[in-house]
Amino acid sequence: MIRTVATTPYDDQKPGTSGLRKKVPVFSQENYAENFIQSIFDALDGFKGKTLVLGGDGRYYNREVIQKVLCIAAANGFGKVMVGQGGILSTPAASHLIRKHKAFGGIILSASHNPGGPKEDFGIKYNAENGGPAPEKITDAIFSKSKAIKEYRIADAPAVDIDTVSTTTLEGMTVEVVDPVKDYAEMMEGLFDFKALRKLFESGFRMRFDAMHAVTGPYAKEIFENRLGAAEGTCRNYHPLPDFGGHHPDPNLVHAKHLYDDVMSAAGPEFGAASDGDGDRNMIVGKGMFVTPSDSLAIIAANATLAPGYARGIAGIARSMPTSAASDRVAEKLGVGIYETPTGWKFFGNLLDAGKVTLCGEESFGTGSNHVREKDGVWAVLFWLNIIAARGEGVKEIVEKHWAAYGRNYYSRHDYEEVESARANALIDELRGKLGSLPGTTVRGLTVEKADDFSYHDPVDHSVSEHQGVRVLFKGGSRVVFRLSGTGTSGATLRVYMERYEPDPKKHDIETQQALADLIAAADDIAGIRRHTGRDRPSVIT
Ligand code: G16
Repeated sequence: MIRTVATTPYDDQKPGTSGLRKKVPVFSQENYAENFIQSIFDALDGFKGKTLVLGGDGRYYNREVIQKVLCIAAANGFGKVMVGQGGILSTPAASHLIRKHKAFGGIILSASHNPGGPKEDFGIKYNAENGGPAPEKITDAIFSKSKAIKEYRIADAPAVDIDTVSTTTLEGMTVEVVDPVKDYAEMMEGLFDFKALRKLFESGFRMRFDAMHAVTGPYAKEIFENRLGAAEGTCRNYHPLPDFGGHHPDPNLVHAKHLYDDVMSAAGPEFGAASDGDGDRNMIVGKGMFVTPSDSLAIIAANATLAPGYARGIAGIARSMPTSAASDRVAEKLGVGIYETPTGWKFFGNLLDAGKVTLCGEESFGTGSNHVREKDGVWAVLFWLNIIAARGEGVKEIVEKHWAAYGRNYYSRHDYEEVESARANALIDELRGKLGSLPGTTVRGLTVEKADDFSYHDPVDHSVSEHQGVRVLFKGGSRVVFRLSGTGTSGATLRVYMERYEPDPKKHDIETQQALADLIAAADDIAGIRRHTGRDRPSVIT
């Protein structure tokens, strides 16, 4: 039976950088999730009888919302929902399913790298038919529908069994429960040289992959251990848990420090990698070398033709504005386009669809390509393995040779988390107010060449996105960028990004924070970080 339920709007359902993310107690308020799901469908046209892909990262509340989406999709007229077994689909695997099966779109339940649990984070994101995160015109429409919603439609039916690969019906809608790993693993076999990778592992190459008790566990087990023959035990923490074992499933030097320490230890493996809650982020560590995400993009681009799926070369590279310019130098050498977009994977979609770029990446531990329309953690790890196997060199050697050839972009991000929103906004407003007077001034010996509030003009659909981060560019190519995160769920997170280019190989072994010390001090002088936030140090440094 289909019911129409009267409801009242919530005023806080504005999707952020990547969908709507809130604490579970917010999501579990009466009709909160239902309102948002109905608002997504109200913002879309033409899906009657079509297919929706559905899955999530397995976090707390995932299973409940899977059932809600199924019932609301059936009542709204979808013809079929393909749902990952157990309600599980990594974000890139969902993107692939949408594309492969020509679905109308997909709903992904995830709050990415944010912690999970009854008091922690949950999220709902809509992806369009190209497999990528809905562009701003759709997320804006969803938000406006959510502010005016009066009712939602829902099927009254017993819970669907999502744990068995099978096909059933729900009020006339087909529900197909699919293996979440199979299609994705097959796609990876087509992109990378699995034969060479099997040889690499046969030769005794040791790797540690930490799935952080999140969604990539089953993918990594199948691909690295079963298909590539990596030793049992290569994958750690591979059972997805609703609370990620009480940790932040965030692959970086803070939350995956244990992996870093393991690889750096004398007895540890040569190579380490981790992925986040929903499987789209990655961290790469080699013996003696942590690879920054910005460098990772540049190195993958410079070596792309070593992987069979990219043997014919790349069309171009896109990076988010705060990501370092390391890949710009690679693009220049290859003679391909380089695009600078705002933070948010959704901004890469048009460039990928138009064939302008093949590779995309962000400083926030995201790398991906035109194989899907999301960043992809396991894909990035396979790309590194492919490069290592083809070159017969370790991560450290590969990175150092890259710096010697292109110069090094010293890079770091400082996050000030859970700052009172009013204080964080005051800091950004003050900065915006002084942009005009900064050029020509000297701070800590650095002369400001240009200062602006980044705005993006999409070269494909010509849409304009303003206020995407304050940039202060210094003479010589160094820069500091300030922006507020669009993914946090409590207070505001101020992100400060510092970058300095060093062409001289003799100066490539300075400790990063030391190499950036003048920029770190200048950032505080310019923005008054301590004064506004009351903090004397960042909460997280990556
Ligand atoms: C999301 C977006 C990324 C973005 C990141 C951080 O990633 O998809 O494009 O770089 O958030 O955004 P912010 O700096 O606004 O917090 P994820 O992995 O959280 O989905």
